[in-house]
This record gives sequence, C-alpha cells and structure tokens, in this order.
Amino acid sequence: MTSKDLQIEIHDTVAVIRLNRPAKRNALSDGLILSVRDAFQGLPDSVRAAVVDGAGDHFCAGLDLSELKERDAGAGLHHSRMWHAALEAVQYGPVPVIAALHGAVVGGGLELASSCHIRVADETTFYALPEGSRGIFVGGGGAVRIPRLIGAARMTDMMLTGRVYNAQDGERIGMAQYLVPPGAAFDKAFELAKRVAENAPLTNYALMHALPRIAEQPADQGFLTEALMAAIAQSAPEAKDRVRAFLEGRADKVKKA
Ligand code: 1HE
Repeated sequence: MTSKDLQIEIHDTVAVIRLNRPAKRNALSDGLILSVRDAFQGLPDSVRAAVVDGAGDHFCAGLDLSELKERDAGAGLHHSRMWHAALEAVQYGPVPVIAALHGAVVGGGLELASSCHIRVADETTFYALPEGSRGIFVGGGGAVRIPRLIGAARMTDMMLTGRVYNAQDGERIGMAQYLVPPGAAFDKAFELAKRVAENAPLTNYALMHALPRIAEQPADQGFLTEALMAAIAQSAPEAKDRVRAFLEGRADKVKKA
C-alpha cells in the first residue's frame, strides 16, 4: 500500500523515505504505517541504504490518536502486530536505515526511530513516550527496542512521569548516535547513508541481521554465530578485493578522529 502521506525518492544507491503529513505532525495512521512497511519491502535492488525523515517541524507525533477507537482485545493485538510487521520491515529489511530526527520524536515516532540502525538528531529534537499519560502502552515494539537503547529504568521513568528528554540529553543517554545543529539532521543522515551504501553488502547484512541476534544470544552461542557470519562475510570476492586494495596501498587508512 502506498499513501500520499509517504514520499519515496531514490537517489542512486540511497532511498529517502519521508513522512509527509506535516499538518498532523506526521502522526502515523494505519495507512501510513502500512505504507512504511510496503516502502521497505518494495525497495529496488539498486538501493543500498535508506534515510527516514519527517516533513515539517517534527519528525513524528506517534500513533494517529484520531484512529484510536474502541478496540476489543483481539483487534488491539492485531493492530500492535501490524506495527511490529511494519517496523520489522525497517529493522530487518534489505538495507541499513538512518533516521534524521528533529522536533517531536514521540510515542510511535520514537518506536519508528528506534527500529532504524543509526539515529541523527538535530538540536530541536525532543523525545517522549506520552502513552503513559494517555492511558495506553507502547505497541510498536518500543518495549523491546527502547530499553536496548536507553535502559528499562529510563523508559519506565519516561512513561510513568511524562519526562521529556531534549536533544543533548537524548544523545547522552543513547537515543541518537549523532547530534547536529538545527536543520542539519537530513544532510548528515544522507551523507552517512551514502557512506554506508559503499560497504560490502554482506557486511551490512551481518550488522543488520546477525549482530542484534548475537547480542541477544548467550555468549557461547554468540561466539559461534559470530564465527559463522565472519566466515561467510570474508569468503565473498568483494572482501578479498577490499583487503587486497588496502595491502597494495590503494585503500584509505584509518585516520585519527
Ligand atoms: C495529531 C497527533 C497525533 C498532533 N494523532 N493527531 N502521540 C502523542 O500523544 C503526541 C500528541 N501530539 C503532541 O503532543 C503535539 O501535537 C506535538 C508536540 C507533536 C506537536 O505540537 P504542535 O503544537 O506543533 O502541534 P499541534 O497543534 O498539537 O497539532 C497540530 C495538529 O496535529 C492538530 O490537529 P488540528 O486538526 O487541530 O490542526 C493535532 O490534533 C494533530 N496531531 N499529534 C493525531 N498523535 C503503536 S502504539 C504507539 C502509541 C503512541 O504513539 S501514543 C502517543 C501519541
């Protein structure tokens, strides 16, 4: 399903997927979240990385509350599972995804951001989980992904007390890996996406699909999964070419930060 509320642009190897409902602060209606799912499931093979951003002053105001009607338990379960499927299409889709954050990153908007692989926030960004005060709970995978970014204690505090984190504190606690001046998040995210798109596809695959699972495994199983993934990645002809290029002085050295 596609929707007028989601813009998809392909710039060579980078897809830009933009929530485009600024009048409603990019609130995620059922149609919009399904479009996000379809966008990631339908990316052309030429795409190697993606950027997700939001039109207007805010990244995303979360679930479209105007659609929150009386649901029985079964319908609520399926609604949440629909969000899970959409955000799994982001996290475990074909390419790494970089979120460009600004303004409100709240509720389901934070759940969407946390399903991306890298988050770049500008200084206007703020993070909240207003579900706590709306009498509901997270349902888009936030209970799984957000504690892995900031810890369960901080998420509990955000939901119990309505605490809002500003951009600086958000970066400090792990909401975002990059903090940039106001208005600069998209350009930084796009620059990173172009860099990520140059990696060997199997390396990106390992980071997206193996690393998060290894991190959840008991150590002895994780070591074995790591060894299997390492063996597969290094056997690709592209890996041999890249290592040879370094040894022959044709590839960049690591430079001091
Ligand atoms: C919305 C939504 C929305 C704005 N659903 N319509 N999320 C929330 O509880 C956050 C609710 N939103 C806000 O707190 C604020 O709107 C913002 C801080 C994001 C932005 O404030 P502001 O002053 O720029 O905008 P506004 O005037 O509040 O909103 C502009 C319009 O967007 C207005 O509609 P209008 O027809 O009166 O112009 C708002 O009603 C509308 N709008 N946010 C629907 N969320 C998988 S489970 C996930 C569970 C959740 O995400 S719960 C958290 C929901």
